[in-house]
Order: sequence, then C-alpha cells, then structure tokens
Amino acid sequence: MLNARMLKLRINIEGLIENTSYRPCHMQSSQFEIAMLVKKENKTCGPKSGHLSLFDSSLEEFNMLNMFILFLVIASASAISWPNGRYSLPKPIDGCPLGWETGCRYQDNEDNNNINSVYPNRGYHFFGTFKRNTLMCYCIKTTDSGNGSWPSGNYCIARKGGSCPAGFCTGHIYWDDEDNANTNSKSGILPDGVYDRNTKTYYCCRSDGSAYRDINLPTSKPFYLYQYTSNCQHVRGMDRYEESITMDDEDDKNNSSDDGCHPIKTDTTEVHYCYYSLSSSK
Ligand SMILES: [Ca+2]
Ligand SMILES: [Ca+2]
Ligand SMILES: [Ca+2]
Ligand SMILES: [Ca+2]
Repeated sequence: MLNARMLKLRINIEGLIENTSYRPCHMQSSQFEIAMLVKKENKTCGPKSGHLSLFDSSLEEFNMLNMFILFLVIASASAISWPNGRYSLPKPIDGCPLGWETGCRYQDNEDNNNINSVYPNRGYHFFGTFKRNTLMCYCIKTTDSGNGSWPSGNYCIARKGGSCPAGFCTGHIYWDDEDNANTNSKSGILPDGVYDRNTKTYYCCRSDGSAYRDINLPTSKPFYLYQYTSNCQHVRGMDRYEESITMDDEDDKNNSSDDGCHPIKTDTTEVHYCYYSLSSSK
C-alpha cells in the first residue's frame, strides 16, 4: 500500500520515534498511541534523562511527527484505484494497470490503395502496430474488484463481461475488414465483440457531465479513454493528448456500421482517443 515516497517518510518517522525516549506529559496518550502505531511500542510519560533541553527539542520532533502521520493518513485516503466492475481500455505503450489482463486484435485492412493513418503520425502512445494493417491492443479488467463507480463525464470505455458499468449506455462499431484472403487474428483477452473475418467491438459511453470538469481516476500510470461527444474528458492531475486511428475498411460492397453509444468516429473509420499522462505542471 505504501509507495516509495511514503515508505521513505515512514522510515523517517521510525527514526524520530527511535530517538524519542518519552511521551511529553501534555500530550494525550491517544495521540502518542497513533505515533506508536508505526513502532508498536509503549513508552511512559515524562523525560528519562530529565534534561530540559532534550525535552524541548523532542517536543518539536513530536510536532513534526504528528505532521508526518497526518500526511500519511491523507496520502493513504486519497489514493485512487480503478472503479469496480469489468471493462477494457486501449493499451498504452506504458503497459496495463497491475493485475489486468491484456489482448490484441490484428485487423486486415483494405489491401488496395490503403489509406490507414494514425495521429499523431509520430509520438502516438498506442501499444500496437499501425501500418497498412492494424494491431490494436487492450488492457482488460476481468474481476469485479475496485473502488467505487465510474464518475460522471463525457467519455467511453470498451465493454467487457456482457454489460456496462452503471451510468453508461452501450453500443458498437462494426468494421468490414478486407474480404480478399483475410488475415485477421487475435490473441489474449479482448473487449466484448465478434472477432472473425470482420471486427465488431462493444463500448460503454456516457455524457452525463462536462468534459471540462476534472474527474478522479488513478494517476500512477498513463492510460487511454475514448473520446465521446465533446473534447477529451479532463482528468485531475493528468495531461490530455487527443490521438486517433483510421482503419481503411473494405472498399468492395462495404457494410461497416455502428449503433448505440460508441466513441466518436469521423470520416467513417477514424476513431478518437484520449491519452493521459501525469501532468508536467504537478
Ligand atoms: Ca490488408
Ligand atoms: Ca469483410
Ligand atoms: Ca478489399
Ligand atoms: Ca475503404
């Protein structure tokens, strides 16, 4: 539960307690017990040595100690984990959250005069390959564990487990992939969908809040959301980068389609994503 920075602080606190051989008489014993939680030690009230100078300097130490402990309590309480339920997010080059599964979908895009593209052309953060055909990878949360529910806002996630978490509406995008000698393939765990010679993926979207109001999500690692009906959703403590992938679908008797609530799609095959990384101003 403790990260490296908090662990260092904890060591500092232990050091302070180690150097403190008494509890000042003015201090409530309950306060002292909180301080001792780190050491699990009981010490009696009053100076051992009887030197007033030591007593004074240690009072200061105790004030510092209280501040450190308050910081630890706040830091623990404000650590945000991913909402409960099963769902999926596009996989960034930085990898998936700890304990999530992963999988990839290879789509054989149009062979003739292919117009695939990715934005930005250089410096995108997707895990996969984006040339004349597309390898797109996902992070999948396959257990219901988690912390609370997804916040109101304007964004989409990919669906997993047959239904959306509370507050989302569902929909899908269907890509008519290359008909001729199709080489579609898949590996690992994927979002809800149909992954054969063509590709159908289900999503969960919501527009019950402003994209411009910060929502709270874990900030320990970069991640993606899908863009919905507004700009990229603002996330507290994270910088936003809009990125997109265009997959050229079958030219001959194309029957690509979409329905319900799904990420914003322009020019028929360009899907818009939002990449988040720890804010450089923090
Ligand atoms: Ca192809
Ligand atoms: Ca096809
Ligand atoms: Ca074709
Ligand atoms: Ca096409």
